[in-house]
Amino acid sequence: MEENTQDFYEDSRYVLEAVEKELLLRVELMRRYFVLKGDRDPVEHCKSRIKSSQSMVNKLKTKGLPVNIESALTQVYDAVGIRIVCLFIDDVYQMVDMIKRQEDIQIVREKDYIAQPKQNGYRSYHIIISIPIHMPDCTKSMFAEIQLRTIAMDSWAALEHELKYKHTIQNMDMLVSELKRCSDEMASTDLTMQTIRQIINNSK
Ligand code: 0O2
Repeated sequence: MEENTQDFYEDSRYVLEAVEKELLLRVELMRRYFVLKGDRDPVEHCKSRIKSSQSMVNKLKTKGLPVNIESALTQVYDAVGIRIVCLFIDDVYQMVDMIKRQEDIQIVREKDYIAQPKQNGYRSYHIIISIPIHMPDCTKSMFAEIQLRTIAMDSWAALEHELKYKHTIQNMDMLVSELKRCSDEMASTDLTMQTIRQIINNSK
């Protein structure tokens, strides 16, 4: 049964919104920086979300953590998440580098599921960061998750996410293995496109 979790973040929501805005602004500035330098914008699009109250409560329970705002903000790192979607694999790593160069951002954890995809075929680059947020009365260090991936990885993850929540579907095993095959093919296509792009760039 769904609980009434409507006001779970309470007054902290405005800090979470500040984190979300700050991250989106920084990505926007990085994109403009590339263009100003005469390079191509490495980002195709960028999305953000604050984890819904219900998902946060579920996650806290699954992890056996106290169901309160304190643990939601300090022990779960993805109350705020942004997803950066790029055209090519090189662009993903270029953006990862850019994020790591931000002096006031601390990298708490990173997972390169592009170099080492998950068993189901999931590919993406995940970074958990800690970022200072200047509020009117104090500066808070806040966690956030940044996911970076190519368009191919993004569409695969969206499809796999849909499948995960379809409990009534028939032929699940076959679909799971077909998805894995798609992931392998997409990984290979991502690499081939990357190589073609390098050849084109080198011939300029
Ligand atoms: P949602 O929908 O983003 O709220 P964590 O539990 O986050 O502390 P975990 O699971 O080891 O630790 O982190 P990981 O592997 O970095 O995954 C974090 C997020 O990546 C997930 O968040 C998903 O958004 C996404 N993700 C990871 N694995 C998969 C996958 O196999 N398929 C798809 N479609 N997405 C994946 P949440 O909280 O699970 O969900």
